[in-house]
Amino acid sequence: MRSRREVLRQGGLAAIGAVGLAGGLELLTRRPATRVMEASQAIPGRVYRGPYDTTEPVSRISDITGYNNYYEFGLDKADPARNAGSLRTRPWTVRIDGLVRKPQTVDIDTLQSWFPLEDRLYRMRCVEGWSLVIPWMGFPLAALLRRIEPGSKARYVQFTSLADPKQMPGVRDPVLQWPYREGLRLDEAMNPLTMLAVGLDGKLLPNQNGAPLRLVVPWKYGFKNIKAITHITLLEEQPKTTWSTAAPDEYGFYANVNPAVDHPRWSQATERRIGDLGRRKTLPFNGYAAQVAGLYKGMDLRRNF
Ligand SMILES: Nc1nc2c(c(=O)[nH]1)N[C@H]1C(S)=C(S)[C@@H](COP(=O)(O)O)O[C@H]1N2
Ligand SMILES: [Mo]
Repeated sequence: MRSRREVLRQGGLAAIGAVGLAGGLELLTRRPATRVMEASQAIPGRVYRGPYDTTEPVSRISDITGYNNYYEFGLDKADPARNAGSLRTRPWTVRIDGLVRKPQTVDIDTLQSWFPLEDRLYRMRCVEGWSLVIPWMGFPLAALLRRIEPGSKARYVQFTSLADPKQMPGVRDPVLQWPYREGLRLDEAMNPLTMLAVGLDGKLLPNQNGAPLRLVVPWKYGFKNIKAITHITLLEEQPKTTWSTAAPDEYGFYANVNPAVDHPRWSQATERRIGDLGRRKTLPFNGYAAQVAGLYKGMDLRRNF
């Protein structure tokens, strides 16, 4: 089985090379992350017994922060931990615009001060067939959307990552079309499971996990969880996304975890939980069917994969 990065390396997606680099640097003013610092003092006693928390054991933090996908910092799982340290995550601004009543550009510390930060223990299932259990800290995306007030025509949310070749060595390598982009349907974005994470294990997010702002959609494959977000925009039409543009036969817009629909080059029936021996069964919607299956009533999830 050839991995995604082998295919990229071997030029299976050579057409993307022609597209070249795109990107924007959106760094502005500074303010300390008071709220997160307070939260970090409580690390040893963190409990995850909320309605959205899995009861499965949390993965080792060294696995969560040392085994990553973040192609802006290289293609190996160890590259992000090695290379992402130089990313400047403060000051950082996020532009929120499109079909909203209150478009704005906001400093990350101001943005996270708007909402009470919650701890959530979620499974994450990568499309490559491995998974982790991750203790996120953040707030529901729905809270932000309510604040900026989607217009009546808004049906989708598009997210864009930073793509700065000066800070992100992988962006000089046209393996993907930069900047990394993702999207959700508005009702998926409003689902209470959908989070924007600013922290992990009670501390600010490590850079390799997507600091300072990263999407977490636990019933979808990991690639939907876009890192280092600089721009959120509401649209009427379904936006193009990085992986579905790179390989439309392999990665769809929806990307709901589905053990019944194999990746063209490997089975999705099982997964390896990092830290475990052997493999376990992959669950429909990554085990979150009770909360989200209703979003897709009447849809053919083989066609809309
Ligand atoms: N900007 C950006 N976001 C990204 C990626 C990436 O390469 N660039 N990789 C995705 C993939 S494939 C996965 S599995 C998750 C991995 O998140 P983690 O490294 O925090 O576990 O991040 C996703 N978000
Ligand atoms: Mo992934």
